[in-house]
Amino acid sequence: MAQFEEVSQKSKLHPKPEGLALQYGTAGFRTDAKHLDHIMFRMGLLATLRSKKTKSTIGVMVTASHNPEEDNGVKLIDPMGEMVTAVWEGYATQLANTEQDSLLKELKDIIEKEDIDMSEPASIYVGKDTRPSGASLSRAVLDGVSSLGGKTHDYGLVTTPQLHYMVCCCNTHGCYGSPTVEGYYQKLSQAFLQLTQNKRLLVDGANGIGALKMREMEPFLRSKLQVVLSNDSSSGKLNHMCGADYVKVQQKAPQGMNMGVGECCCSFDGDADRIVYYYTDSKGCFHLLDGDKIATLISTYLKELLTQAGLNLQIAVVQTAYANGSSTRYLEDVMKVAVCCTKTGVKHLHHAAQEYDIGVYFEANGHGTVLFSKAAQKQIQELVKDPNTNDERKRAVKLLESTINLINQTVGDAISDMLVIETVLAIRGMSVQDWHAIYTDLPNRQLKVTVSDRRVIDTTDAERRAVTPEGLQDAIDSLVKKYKTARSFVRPSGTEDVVRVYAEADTQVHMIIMLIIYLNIFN
Ligand code: 16G
Ligand code: ZN
Repeated sequence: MAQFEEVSQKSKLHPKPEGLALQYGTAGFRTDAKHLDHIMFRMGLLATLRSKKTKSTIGVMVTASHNPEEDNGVKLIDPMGEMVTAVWEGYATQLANTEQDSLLKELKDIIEKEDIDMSEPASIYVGKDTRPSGASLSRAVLDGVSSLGGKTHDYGLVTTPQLHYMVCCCNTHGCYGSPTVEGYYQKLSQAFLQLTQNKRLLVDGANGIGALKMREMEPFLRSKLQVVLSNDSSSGKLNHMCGADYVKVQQKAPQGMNMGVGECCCSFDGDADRIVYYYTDSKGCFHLLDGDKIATLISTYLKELLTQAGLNLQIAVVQTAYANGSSTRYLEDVMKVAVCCTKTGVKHLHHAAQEYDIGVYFEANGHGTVLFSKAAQKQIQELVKDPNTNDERKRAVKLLESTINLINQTVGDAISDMLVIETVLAIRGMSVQDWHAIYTDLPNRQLKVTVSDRRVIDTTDAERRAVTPEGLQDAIDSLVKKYKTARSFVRPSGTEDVVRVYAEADTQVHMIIMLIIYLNIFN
């Protein structure tokens, strides 16, 4: 077919290394950048099909988030800014792994299965983070799109959440905002400026795109937030000894940050969709405020506003198995907020959060956002306009409205989350120390273990229990029984060829003993 002639020609410029098989994992494809050229071309093809199928703009983000600088990756963004569906993830894996000579056949199979009208136009938004490999890999995506006649808009260097935002703006015809980087800064800063007072904040940009975009955004914040940037990609290596993942997993401050005692600091990850906060006290002790602390702060704030506004909306917090037991207990027992646990990976949390009027979701690693249902947004907007609303209710409901504008509802967004957190702290008159004191984390650690085949471990109950191999869960159960409030689980990683082990217990010593016993189980 003449239609596929160009695909056939151009695919030769992006040949697949024979035998190489990769999988569309938790957050798309992610591996050494050397192996990704053909994947990018093919994801350009697939995004074009998805665009024709949905009659909407689709996003393609070239990033490997918190992975080392040598890696890269790609993920597709669906029309409302969400992750693509599981069925299309399956197509992505099939298309990526088919050998060169059967590429057209595979493509036609998808077209047939999905009954795609190839005469529909296609529109694809493309973005990339700061990795050196990003330029050529995003060109491969553009090549894939154009070989199927799709139109592209290349945003160049953007954070992952910025691209999600653009896609959503485009497909909602401007209702969500204007699909430009400037439109993004304007929307967030307008909401922020209404809300807050002056504050100084130290930001670790992970030597990545978040640092670059923070600099761009600064003038919009009109000194209300004085951002002191470090690891701002001028010379340092992306994610190396810095960034949100490093700080969370190592439980220590990033290198290259000049922290004064008690000063409020935060770290972004390599594509700026995660954030964690921290400070050191006068004794030099490091204190982390992770995704669980963020979820607690935000949900407490929203719940208070709902009460003051007299709105009867259901608020829930969505967590994963990694959520610290103390946070779950605090939310359920003290805050009386519903808590739900899902599998790791943003798509699972996002999906669960959509079930509530207000769904606050955060992974402990700092990835998260707040979703407001359409009905909840409508109620809030109506109450703002209602002339009979008294002053106290009006103030609360206006704050709710501003929070909706400040939050990036398409996906977790370090910049947007940072502005929400700063706003909540300012309005409630809280310091980072007050926030930290809301509850005390149980000592916890995660380790990664290399095994010959991580797929031997299968889990259930939102990854909190192992079904296979036989005997593993029994061993965990007898370990956990020994200590107060202990909790532990093992799961295969969705992004690396390793198994992750997590343990928490009442004391540091008990937690470490658990981990040592664990390592013996695996060796
Ligand atoms: C990906 C996920 C992140 C999750 C992590 C777990 C997205 C956008 N990102 O980075 O949410 O926490 O994977 O990795 O979904 P793991 O399976 O290797 O532990
Ligand atoms: Zn990320």
